[in-house]
Amino acid sequence: MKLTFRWFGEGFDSVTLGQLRQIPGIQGIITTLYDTKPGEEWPADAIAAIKRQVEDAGLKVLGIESVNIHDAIKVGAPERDEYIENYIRTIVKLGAAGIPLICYNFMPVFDWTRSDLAKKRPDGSTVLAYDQNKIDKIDPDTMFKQMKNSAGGFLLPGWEPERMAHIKELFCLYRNVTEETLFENLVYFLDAVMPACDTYDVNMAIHIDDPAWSVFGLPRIVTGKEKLLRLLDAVPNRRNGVTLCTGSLSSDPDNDIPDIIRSLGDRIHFVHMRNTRHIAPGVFEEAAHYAADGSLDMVEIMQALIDVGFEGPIRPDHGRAIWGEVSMPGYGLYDRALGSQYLLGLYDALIRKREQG
Ligand code: DNO
Repeated sequence: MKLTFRWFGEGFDSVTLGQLRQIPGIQGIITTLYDTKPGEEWPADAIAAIKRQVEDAGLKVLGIESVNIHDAIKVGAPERDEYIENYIRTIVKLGAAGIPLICYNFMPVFDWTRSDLAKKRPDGSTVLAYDQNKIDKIDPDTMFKQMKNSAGGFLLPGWEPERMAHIKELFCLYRNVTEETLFENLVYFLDAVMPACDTYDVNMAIHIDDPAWSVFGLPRIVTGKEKLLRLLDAVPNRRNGVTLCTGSLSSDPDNDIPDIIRSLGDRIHFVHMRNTRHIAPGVFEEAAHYAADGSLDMVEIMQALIDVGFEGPIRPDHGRAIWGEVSMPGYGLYDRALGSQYLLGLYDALIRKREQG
């Protein structure tokens, strides 16, 4: 597997490529054009520029997270084909630039959701946290404002203020969209983009919904093993794969992550590996990557990835805020760097054990 880090691009990230370059074992960067809007066709010169910037820092772009999907595609509106055409043109340009992976999500209206972006832990660090009881007491607009106000001036991924300004209209758009229609619209989208993925060797890797259940009554369809397998069967092309996000899956403790990894096998194109602490049904907080700090069996998860022969990009995911670092919530340098070394340690030890039989 290839250790990578997410980098939001100059001006959007508190972490520099020079800092990332010094992390032992790093092999690549996962980035995006952070100022493009969902639905827009990406300009080839901007793709070339970010690629050059990463390469000038001695690293390689191993994937894009995310090329976001326009709501018209998710709801199946008549203008979806236009936006799908733009998406295909973006795939073609990324593929032509040698970028082999696109991580995306198919969550209505919002990307990932948290009730608290800086929950204090006893050691003084802070973490992202989710409490369904708190979410039940507020409306989507209030949640967006709370997230925005506690993001320390950083723009959160998937929470474009331009879209959020129309939150009521967005909810209306989804009024008649059931889980089943959302699924059909996802399949329609994937069927349309697969030929370009085949021609340009680009893997599509859908991210798990976070949290893995319906929020504010909106349908969510990428939440666990059965739904993932159904999606892979519906579009059997190998290019249609998954971003296995352990944190998102773990929001529902019924998700047996090592078993899910073994069931998805070579359809896992990208891994986000982090740990969470389960507190009660619908209530969790994030933890350090170190297994004993949270509820996930990180050793067994790594073992499962080795067993299925996963060789793609993996990245440490959200970190705690520690040592006074100021960064986008979840995306500081320090704790993700610590986490990455834990992941490499697990990997090396388990591979050594396998070699010794
Ligand atoms: C949050 C991330 C998500 C993820 C998207 C993929 O920290 O895991 O924003 O990148 O859902 O499109």
